[in-house]
Amino acid sequence: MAKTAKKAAKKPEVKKAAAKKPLAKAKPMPAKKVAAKKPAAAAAPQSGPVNKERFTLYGMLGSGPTYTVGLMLSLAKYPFSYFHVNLREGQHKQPDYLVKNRYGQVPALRDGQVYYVQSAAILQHLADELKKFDGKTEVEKNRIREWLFWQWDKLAVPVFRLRARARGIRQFGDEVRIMYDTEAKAALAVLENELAKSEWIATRRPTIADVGVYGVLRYIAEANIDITPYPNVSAWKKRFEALPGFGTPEQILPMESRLL
Ligand SMILES: N[C@@H](CCC(=O)N[C@@H](CS)C(=O)NCC(=O)O)C(=O)O
Repeated sequence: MAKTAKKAAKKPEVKKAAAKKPLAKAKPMPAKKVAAKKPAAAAAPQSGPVNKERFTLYGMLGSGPTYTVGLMLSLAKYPFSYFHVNLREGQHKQPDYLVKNRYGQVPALRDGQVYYVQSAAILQHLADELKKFDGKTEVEKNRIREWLFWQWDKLAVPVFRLRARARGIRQFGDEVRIMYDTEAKAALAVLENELAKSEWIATRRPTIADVGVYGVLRYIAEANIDITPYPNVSAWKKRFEALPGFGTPEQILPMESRLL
């Protein structure tokens, strides 16, 4: 691990309010101990009082999937600690991070003693645990799952690839750019059609399907795609942004680690 990354992993920068508490309290357990213990979340009451030491989100401000998880916690009004993972320094590929996320990606979410990865799976875990933004029946839950799979299959890939190209993180030629642009617009057309029938994506209420899709559409302008030709999608985006607890990536994710 690079020296600076090692330092950051050991002693993250902590905001003033957090500095009162010792770091050890929020420090996650090593993977071996984690595996041996029963998940605290499973033993805890499903929707008990808020425990501000329960969740730690590992991620990076510019990361859409990290934002999606932070957004869910913000909408659920559940406080969380945050560890900045420095992707530029390759911190996400170091052994001490790989025990948290085997895929070497952000985000990861520590819930009690267990690390959860893959933003869509994390959303499902949170909806299930916090009893918020979930389906009420098995049919609804399944419908939500369908949208979350669809979103990563058809929407997130082209939008995030185009955004990465625009930011100079990925390089590909016009032929590939046009292919992703066409795919993103085809996905928008599917959403547009669905949102003509219902105010929210998967059920009559906002659910994690909306959170997941918003976590991609938030960045669509950065992929140089204009959503004004999709009025239902545009109206849904505004409705979503009016939900209590909504925040932008900059409002929800700090630049540096923050321990509660
Ligand atoms: N499907 C994953 C995608 C996560 C992802 O692509 N994360 C990016 C940052 S936005 C990352 O960690 N990239 C580094 C890498 O893949 O090596 C999720 O939803 O969590």
